[in-house]
Amino acid sequence: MKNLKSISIAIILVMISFVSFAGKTSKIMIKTSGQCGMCKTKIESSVKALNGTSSAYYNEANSKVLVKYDAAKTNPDAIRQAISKAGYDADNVMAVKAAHDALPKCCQKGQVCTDGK
Ligand SMILES: [Cu+2]
Repeated sequence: MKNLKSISIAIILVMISFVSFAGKTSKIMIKTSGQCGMCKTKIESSVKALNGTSSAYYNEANSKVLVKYDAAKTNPDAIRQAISKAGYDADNVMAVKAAHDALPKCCQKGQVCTDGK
């Protein structure tokens, strides 16, 4: 009987940790290589398309994107990978080259964007 009690306590503890983990929104700020309004649209939509993210806000002034996500469904690395696959650097994750090369010329690294504003 004592055993049964400790097992049910363990089960309850596990359930509590699941409940507190799920539905908890985490935030992360990721530095990208984006530079204009077109980049903003691409980066935000690539992040939002990822399962587990609830919002993405790209700031053109500093090229950073603020992402809100459910830590039970995704993680910062998966978010950086999504940005990389869209053609942009994301913190220490380099852009996927083919995706980067397919971007409009002005959105590529080292170029200066004058449109999109
Ligand atoms: Cu751009």
